[in-house]
Amino acid sequence: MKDALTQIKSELGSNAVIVSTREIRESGYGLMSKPLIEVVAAVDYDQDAFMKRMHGGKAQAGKGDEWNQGAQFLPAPAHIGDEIVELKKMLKQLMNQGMVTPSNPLREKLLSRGVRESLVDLILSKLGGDASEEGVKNLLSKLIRAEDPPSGRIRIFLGTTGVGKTTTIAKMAGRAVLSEGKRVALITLDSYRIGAIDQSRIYAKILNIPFFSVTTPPELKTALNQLSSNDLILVDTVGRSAFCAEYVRQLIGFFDGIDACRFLLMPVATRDREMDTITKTFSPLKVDRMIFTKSDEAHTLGSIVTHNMIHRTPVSYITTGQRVPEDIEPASSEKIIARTLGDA
Ligand SMILES: Nc1nc2c(ncn2[C@@H]2O[C@H](COP(=O)(O)OP(=O)(O)O)[C@@H](O)[C@H]2O)c(=O)[nH]1
Ligand SMILES: [Mg+2]
Repeated sequence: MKDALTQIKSELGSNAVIVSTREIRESGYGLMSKPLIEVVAAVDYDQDAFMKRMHGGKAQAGKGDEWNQGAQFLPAPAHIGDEIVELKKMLKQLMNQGMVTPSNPLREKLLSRGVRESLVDLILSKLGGDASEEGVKNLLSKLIRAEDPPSGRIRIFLGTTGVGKTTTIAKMAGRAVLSEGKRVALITLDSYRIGAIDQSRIYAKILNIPFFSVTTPPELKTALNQLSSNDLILVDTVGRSAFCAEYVRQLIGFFDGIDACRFLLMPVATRDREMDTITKTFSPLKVDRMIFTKSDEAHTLGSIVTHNMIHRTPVSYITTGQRVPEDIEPASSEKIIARTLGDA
């Protein structure tokens, strides 16, 4: 290093500055190889002298000129053109080998709308080189599964805490009672006796419908038997983090043998990989349909497209705000696609 610095001083003068240093090993000499030191140094230069040399002794930019003004006069060295041609050739080769993907505005758009990268590439490769937004929409409309829940009487609402289970139940119950004149009942499964049932009890009171809070599987069966004349029974679950395996095991114990539609609720803005983990955690409960919640808090519905294409569980509803019972919509692939690709 000392030798290098001495050499720099003698060649570039005492104003030279060190830009970088690194140790390199020359390959090919095996164990005998000695480390080499690479030192990059720079020195302020005399612009006048430089210009003179570039233009055969005629300075074209004065010393006081801004650097970028002076730069306009610099002719491109002749070899640059050849190098650009060479670089273009290399880039083309890499693209042909699939090592570089050309920037594609449609690809960028799909990515920015929250569709997972591997799916974006799959969609675009399926559509071929001249994929258009229309083509993407058509393909997605064939792939996305949005379906009403099956017509059974019992619906179970699953999901981690705070995803909107109780609120969604209140919306669904409200609509069924007020617009469809159905006989609805609510059951809350408070398996941890944490007393978080007041919210559902209040909704039941407002709608003047039966409400049960149960803490064991036999109690749930008894409540369901008592409600055999109701058209719609909505079962809320209160609990802990879904990452507690014990929690999911307990829920299986409650719902074993019960013929019901099992909804998994998931906020639209849940991070991509987190959705996979949560879905996997709840999968032993045999989820029938998805309800995506809090779409009003998400910029796009791309996460629904991703989830749907990966997990294939049909989406039944999307909730759009906190108002009960207004803020819930039946899902449709057109809506999901429009709100994924649209400007909204
Ligand atoms: N912005 C928004 N908030 C919602 C939506 N659905 C539920 N919430 C809110 O999310 C919070 C948790 O909802 P809650 O139903 O208690 O979740 P639970 O723990 O799964 O029962 C409450 O403040 C709700 O008002 C929705 O679609 N949009
Ligand atoms: Mg709740």
